[in-house]
Amino acid sequence: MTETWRRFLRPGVALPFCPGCGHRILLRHLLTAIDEMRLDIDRMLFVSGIGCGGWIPSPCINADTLHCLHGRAIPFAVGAKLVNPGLTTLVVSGDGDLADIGGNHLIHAARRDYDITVICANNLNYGMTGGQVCSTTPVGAITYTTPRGNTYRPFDLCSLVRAAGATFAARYLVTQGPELVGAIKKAIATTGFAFVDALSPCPTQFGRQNRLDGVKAAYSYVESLTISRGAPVGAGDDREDGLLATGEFTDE
Ligand SMILES: Cc1ncc(C[n+]2csc(CCOP(=O)(O)OP(=O)(O)O)c2C)c(N)n1
Repeated sequence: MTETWRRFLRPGVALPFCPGCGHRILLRHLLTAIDEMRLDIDRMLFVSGIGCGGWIPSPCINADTLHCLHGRAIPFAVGAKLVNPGLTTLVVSGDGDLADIGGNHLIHAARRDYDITVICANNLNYGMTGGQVCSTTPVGAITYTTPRGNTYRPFDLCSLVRAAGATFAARYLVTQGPELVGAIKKAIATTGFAFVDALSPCPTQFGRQNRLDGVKAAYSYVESLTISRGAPVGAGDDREDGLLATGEFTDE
């Protein structure tokens, strides 16, 4: 199989991800989606914040990238889109970056339904800084800052952005390649705020601290796997069984 998506990789850049990191797989899915949509990468802008997830576009993708302050990728992307509406504008960043330090920007950009795509490389912790707890960490999970287990309920990010006003949201594991590529394509094609929650294993931090072996163990609280297109807000975190659903969440 010719891997034509590889032409979008920046020449000479060694991918900066740990062995087993899902961010590397997400990079491939993102480039595959762009390739299959036949988008002109010179008419695209990739914006990221700080963290391992921020390295997915910058330095890996050979296109215009903005590598911003921690938590501030979305306002930079919105600014670029407002002055240049023809630019296909994507934010690619970590769950801590987007939902913790950047949480207000996330919900208000969704509320205003700006025409950007936000892809969250969600590894359930602050990976780059040593594996601290964040707002997506499951209850009971061990992190560097919760050695006896996290006691707080995590965000269901799809429900969060949909409740705030996002037009499209989807969640898939990076191991669900065709589904995740399809969701990224739909997100880019969406007019309005589109969000993709890409669950991405972090063996070095989250996996090691929780003695997890493999993607299945890391994401055992994720329900497999019905596409729930049109599912109402609350189909994820508010479910009585406490499981996160994968699928697409949109009215369209
Ligand atoms: C204002 C500010 N606060 C804290 C930091 C330290 N910091 C850098 S990356 C990061 C966490 C990134 O986590 P996430 O966004 O989940 O990405 P990951 O590394 O897990 O892919 C933190 C807390 C910073 N750079 N700037």
